[in-house]
Amino acid sequence: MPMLRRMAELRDSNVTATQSTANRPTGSRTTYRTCPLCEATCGLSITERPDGRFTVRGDDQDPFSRGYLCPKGVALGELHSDPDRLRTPLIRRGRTWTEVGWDEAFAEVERLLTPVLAEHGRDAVGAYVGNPVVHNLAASLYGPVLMRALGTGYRFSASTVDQMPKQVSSGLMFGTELSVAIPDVDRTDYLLVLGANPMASNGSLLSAPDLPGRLRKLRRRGGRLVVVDPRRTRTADIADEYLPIRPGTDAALLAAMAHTLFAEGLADPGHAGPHLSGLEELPGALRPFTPEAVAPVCRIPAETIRRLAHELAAAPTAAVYGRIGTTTAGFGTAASWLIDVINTLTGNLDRPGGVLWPKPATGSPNTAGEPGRGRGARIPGSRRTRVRGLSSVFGEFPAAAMAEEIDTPGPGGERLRGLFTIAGNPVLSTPNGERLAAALETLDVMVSLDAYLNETTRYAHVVLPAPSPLARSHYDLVFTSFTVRNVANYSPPSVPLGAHERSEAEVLLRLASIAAGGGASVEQMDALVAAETARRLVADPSSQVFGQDPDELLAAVSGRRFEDRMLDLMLRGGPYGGLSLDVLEKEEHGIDLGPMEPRLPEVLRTPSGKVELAAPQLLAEARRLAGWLEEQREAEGGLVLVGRRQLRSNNSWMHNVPLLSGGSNRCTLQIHPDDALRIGADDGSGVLVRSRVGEVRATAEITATVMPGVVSLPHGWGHGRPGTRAGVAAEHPGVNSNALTDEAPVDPLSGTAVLNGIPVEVLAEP
Ligand SMILES: Nc1nc2c(c(=O)[nH]1)N[C@H]1C(S)=C(S)[C@@H](COP(=O)(O)OP(=O)(O)OC[C@H]3O[C@@H](n4cnc5c(=O)[nH]c(N)nc54)[C@H](O)[C@@H]3O)O[C@H]1N2
Ligand SMILES: Nc1nc2c(c(=O)[nH]1)N[C@H]1C(S)=C(S)[C@@H](COP(=O)(O)OP(=O)(O)OC[C@H]3O[C@@H](n4cnc5c(=O)[nH]c(N)nc54)[C@H](O)[C@@H]3O)O[C@H]1N2
Ligand code: SF4
Ligand SMILES: [Mo]
Repeated sequence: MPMLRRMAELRDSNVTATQSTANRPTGSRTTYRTCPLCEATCGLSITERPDGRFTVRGDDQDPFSRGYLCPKGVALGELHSDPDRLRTPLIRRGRTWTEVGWDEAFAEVERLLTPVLAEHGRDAVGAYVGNPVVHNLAASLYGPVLMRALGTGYRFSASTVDQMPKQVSSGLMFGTELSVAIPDVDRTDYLLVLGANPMASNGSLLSAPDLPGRLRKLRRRGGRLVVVDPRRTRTADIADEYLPIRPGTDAALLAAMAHTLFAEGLADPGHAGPHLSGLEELPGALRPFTPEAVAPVCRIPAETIRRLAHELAAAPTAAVYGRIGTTTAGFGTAASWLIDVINTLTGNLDRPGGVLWPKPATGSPNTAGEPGRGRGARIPGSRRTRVRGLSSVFGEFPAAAMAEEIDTPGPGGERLRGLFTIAGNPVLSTPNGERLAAALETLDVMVSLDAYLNETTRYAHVVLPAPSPLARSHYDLVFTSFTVRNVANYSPPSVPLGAHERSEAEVLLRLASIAAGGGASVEQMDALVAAETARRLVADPSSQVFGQDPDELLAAVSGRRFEDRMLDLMLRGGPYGGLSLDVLEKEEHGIDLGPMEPRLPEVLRTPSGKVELAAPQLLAEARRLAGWLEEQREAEGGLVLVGRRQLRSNNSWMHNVPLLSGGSNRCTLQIHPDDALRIGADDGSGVLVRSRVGEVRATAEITATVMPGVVSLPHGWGHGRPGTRAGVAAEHPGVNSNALTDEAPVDPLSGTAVLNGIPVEVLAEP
């Protein structure tokens, strides 16, 4: 068994995938581009060989990633060549798909969409934006243009099955949803990781190529790594200490640690002190959370909770970091807030080696406007979903409400009748995905912009293909807000668009034009968007182009269009002088703009100009948490389900790439030996897993890496359905873990789904 595990580790190992950029075959062409597949933003060298295939290596000269890449990056060439990846638009009539030209596809969109908007209004058509959009320059810039043209309040995205709680807590504390304080992993002396497994995920809301290597370096320089997770992950394996925690209880644990810091006189915010508001309200709010009250609920002993608090306070520098396990939870916003409360109380907010704010070259809401003060975050948002009355958050509704808004008509028959999906697979990625699947079947119009015909897009009436990831410009507009160093790296297309491919900028602008009532050409729409951006930048007192004539600014970038023009405008207007796309084009490996630096108080955009440690919305969450803690004392302990990520997997959509399929990349239900014994399940046997909303048949994997009482199933599986086109994925279909997750409970402030800690029953199959 250890031998097998070691072999699997070697095959999956990040390190063995790293190869040198030397020894290129002759007659081949090499370009450099940032990998768009995860948040690590590795620089890749892409060599197109004479036979038309691609060799992908780490770019040794990338100042940020220095040659690192993981198996997914290697697979980018196969992704490009995948015959199942969509190349032409498709129209569905009944269960029959027809390949059509672009004009015919857009005409079909118009034919289906226009009457729905005319008869039922703007809120009858919604849109769901999936994760790859944030890795896609064109889609992240022009997706919002389509949203505005649709004029709908029914905007959904993967954010509410992911990081929204951190955006809410950061917005309330620091003033903008992108002001997430990032752990300074390269300089810290102590890193406490809760609910994240960067050895598999390569990091999230923490962009750092080769995060596994950076964690090893942290330990090598004498630092300490502590991991809190219901599963002994590979990150736990390389840590100094691993603490199993009962799923869903991180907020209580963190509250008890913060309580300890006050109770024992260890709270000392250091240089952040003068910039804080609400510090004196915290001890009262935290009073119910004694380590003794919390310990039996999270199953971490009281003395360990105290020791963690002591260690964080005593370390020269320290950072607390939480991810999916802390955000896709019933108290996701509270946990996200308490993480930064502890970072503040231990003197680590805005300190090198603690948590800091990057400064992206294209600007951010926290580099715009008046430094140190702003509007702050409006939480909750002003709109409510029709069926459940859930609040909007930063202009969008919870993805967990999508199905019911389609399948539950109001008294006047009002419901969502149309849906756009852009780079999303919510049937596999949102709670109770099978209810959503049934609802999608009833839509009057569904349009998907996607790379595959998959479990979601198979319901669309029109599917528009996304171009190959190698055939577009790339710049990390979003992740430069989360990078552990400030970097700027532009990638031009590595290959031209295929004969039938269209850029996503063009496709989204065309859809926006249709949604707005036709008329405007793509060029007119694009010019409009660019002019609006130019006007915004010259009016911003913090921008490098403040006070310039917008027409002059536009003239300077007039040789470009679409996302390249927008990026050029934003670089010129961003917080660094002298940057433009011309400059980045000459630096094909990217530019290092230095480490994160302290930014208090200039980074703040709260109305008070202070860090709001005790925003009323957050104090209310602390009260709700205290009430819940009371109830937990009597709670019974059945089995609960958590998720997990696998190194050679990427949410739902890369299971069709042969390089990544098979091996350890299996959709199994991990179960502790004690639980397996009780249930009567053997390793490799079939089990039936049942929750309030659904059931799946899975294969049991008996392993002591999950704590007793917890079972784990990865998400993004459940392939091989009729009407999908992904032959390789269909060979190892797995099951949809989101057939089990429940759309009912959400973290109230952020609308984020609870995807971990789902009560389930597991039965051995006869
Ligand atoms: N290889 C690979 N990399 C990826 C992705 C992928 O699918 N595959 N997806 C990308 C995306 S979209 C994201 S958002 C990131 C996510 O990045 P991570 O958050 O690092 O990824 P996960 O592996 O989901 O880690 C979540 C961990 O939380 C644990 N957990 C579950 N419930 C609880 C709980 O209640 N408390 C605590 N403390 N822990 C809990 C799980 O056991 C798991 O180990 O990864 C990105 N990177
Ligand atoms: N149970 C459970 N559920 C989860 C999670 C979990 O941990 N547990 N994690 C959640 C998280 S963190 C996330 S981010 C979501 C992801 O949720 P989604 O974003 O809904 O799902 P993905 O699987 O990332 O699907 C991405 C889709 O985009 C397409 N695509 C890929 N590249 C492009 C492109 O460049 N352009 C276009 N137009 N399309 C493209 C793919 O073919 C695929 O259909 O899942 C969430 N769901
Ligand atoms: S770690 Fe992420 S960014 Fe780096 S090669 Fe792998 S998938 Fe791409
Ligand atoms: Mo995500």
